[in-house]
Amino acid sequence: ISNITRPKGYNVSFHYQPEMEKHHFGQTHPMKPWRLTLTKSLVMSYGMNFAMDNYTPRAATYEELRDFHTQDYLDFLATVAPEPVPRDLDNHNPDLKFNLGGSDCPLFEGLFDYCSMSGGVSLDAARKICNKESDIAIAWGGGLHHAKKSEASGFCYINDIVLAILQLLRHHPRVLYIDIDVHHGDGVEEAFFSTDRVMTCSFHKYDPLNFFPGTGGLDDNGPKNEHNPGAHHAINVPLNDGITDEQYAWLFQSVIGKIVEKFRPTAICLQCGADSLAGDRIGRFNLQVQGHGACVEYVKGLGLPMIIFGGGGYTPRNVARAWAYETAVAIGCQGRIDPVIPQHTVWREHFRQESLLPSLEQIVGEPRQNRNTQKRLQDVIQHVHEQLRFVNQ
Ligand code: VJV
Ligand code: CA
Ligand code: ZN
Repeated sequence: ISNITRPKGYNVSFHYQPEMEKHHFGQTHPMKPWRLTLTKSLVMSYGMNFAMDNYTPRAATYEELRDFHTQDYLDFLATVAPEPVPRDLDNHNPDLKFNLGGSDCPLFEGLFDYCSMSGGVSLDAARKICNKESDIAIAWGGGLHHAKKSEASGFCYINDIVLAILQLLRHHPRVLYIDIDVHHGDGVEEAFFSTDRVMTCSFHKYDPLNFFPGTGGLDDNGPKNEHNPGAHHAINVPLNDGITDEQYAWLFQSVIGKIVEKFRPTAICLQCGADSLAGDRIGRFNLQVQGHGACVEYVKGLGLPMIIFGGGGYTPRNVARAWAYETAVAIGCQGRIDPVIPQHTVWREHFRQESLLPSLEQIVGEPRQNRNTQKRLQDVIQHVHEQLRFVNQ
């Protein structure tokens, strides 16, 4: 029934933990773990699972989480009681320990299990890349880029990406981290501030006073203190509302092309936060599935081992569309899948409210006005090229 076949010459692995979806941040919290279920069912309904190696990873152990996080933070995270009533929306609570329990990072039932599963998914992906069983490893349950070693932040408690990169560094001399979530990938950037073995590059909406987390300006390229080998190894691409597919693809390819030429990574981690799509509940960009997916296509074309992570994404049907499309890109079957979402699955229910023949690539949501001038984007590229003059591998 399916025209999807295994890719020739390389292996794709899909790391999925079905228990993650059972966790709830709260009724109206924007982060909905069931978007992972929606993604998985869409992937399966196209038969893409037959073209990949499928794994159900175990949760990360306490010791594995300790590779990045502190003992006091993990102990608190593992033992703190869930809070049945969510606190007020403004996070007004001066005595939050480790930033836990506010409205962004609520204390819900099974929190530690959820966190260690997300960590487990990404670590499993990293291990398959390290032992060369996989060339492209997909971890949609990971991508929680804001978590700090001793602090929760922006819906993220455990930084599964940092854990995965630390695993890759055991076998790879240089890892490039790319982040297309609409938010700045601050937690990953900070974790590798002092090493020249990891270069981070985040594209994000930047408006320090009005948009979370407020960091990631063009000039923020890592601490330039005395002999820091990590200086110039943090690249930031700050953007305004409404950026389009065409502008984004051009910017992405100029920036990443130059980085790869200078830094010469041996493995790539790509965080694919889907809140950079048009119509996202929190995001501000105008990307379509094609524009978002073009980033995955470009990185895949570099021919390096890579991990693809999830991340943000707050309009679940669009998240599932983008991540199913990008799974197809990884396999190399994006040209062969039916643009009309298949009929025979339960989740078609979710899309039926949109139209009788819901399309995989046509996302829902009003376009936003584009506030990015070509001149500004030119300046951004110019600055990135200047930073990279300091980098020579
Ligand atoms: O902007 C913020 C912080 C505030 C305090 C908390 N209020 C709710 C919002 C303003 C300053 N936080 C951001 C965090 C975004 C995290 C993004 C994570 C990722 O995509 O990069 C990776 C997974 C923010 N934006 C929107 C909200 N918080 C938000 C939180 C809610 C909410 C509505 C919006 C929490 C609970 C409920 N509604 C019920
Ligand atoms: Ca980003
Ligand atoms: Zn985000």
